[in-house]
Amino acid sequence: MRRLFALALLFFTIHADAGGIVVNDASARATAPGQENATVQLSITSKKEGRVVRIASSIADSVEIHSMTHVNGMMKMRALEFLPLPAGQTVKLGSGGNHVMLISIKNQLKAGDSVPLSISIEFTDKSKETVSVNAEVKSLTGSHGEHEHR
Ligand SMILES: [Cu+2]
Repeated sequence: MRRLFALALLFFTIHADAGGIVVNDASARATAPGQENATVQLSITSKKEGRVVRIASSIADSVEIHSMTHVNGMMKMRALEFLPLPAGQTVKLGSGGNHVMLISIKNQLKAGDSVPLSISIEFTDKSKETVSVNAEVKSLTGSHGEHEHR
């Protein structure tokens, strides 16, 4: 009886620690031959307040979260060290402002491919969670190709 209780407690603890991360609409843009970087879009919702501290992918040298702002009519892009995730709020990446960049991709991305992503989140209470998602590659046409990374 006592053991059962302990097990139940353990189970409960594990689940209480999970941040309740939900990643939706993960997709990547197909790339042109020779193109080194690719754009990924996705949305993340976290039950608990935290921040994305790292994104990695086996198909790219590195993955960066970029913010894009217009300063005096010029578009400026910079890599964010982390991406804040307010509790219960859906944070979108890839539609205009912030986006995810795959840097130095190993192969050209073609429609129908999938891009494995590992997203590490650190919560305000110092607990951590890493979620794995696959972003589906969609064709170049009709997508938001509003900027280049050179
Ligand atoms: Cu960028």
